[in-house]
Amino acid sequence: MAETIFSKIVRGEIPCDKVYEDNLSLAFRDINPQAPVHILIIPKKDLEDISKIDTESGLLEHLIRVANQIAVSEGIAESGYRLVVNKGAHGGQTVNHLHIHLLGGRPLTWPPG
Ligand code: DGP
Repeated sequence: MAETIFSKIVRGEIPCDKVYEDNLSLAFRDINPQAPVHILIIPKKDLEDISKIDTESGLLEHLIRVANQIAVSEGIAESGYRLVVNKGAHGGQTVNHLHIHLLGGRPLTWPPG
């Protein structure tokens, strides 16, 4: 896969507003927030999109666990939040490095556009 801006963020070559980090994942605030809380949870490993994940690896569960923990630390666990994964052009993916959006802090409408 082609190198993305998120690989550079993982390597610390581009700054980010980091919320959480461990050996497998990094979470940072979205540069263009769509809600009061808008955080991206990404694997450190380069993975183009959700279709490329090895579902036996436990990585997806890990990323979701991190997202749920951040929702607690951001104070939105009780009010509720949304986890979003965009895939490909029609899915609205603009950065080709798997990421989970954590959105909350206001009521979110449905359906999405
Ligand atoms: P998506 O459309 O699902 O691929 O979401 C990509 C998100 O990444 C989008 O909401 C904006 C965010 N983003 C793009 N470039 C940067 C960056 O350099 N820093 C941060 N913090 N977020 C970025």
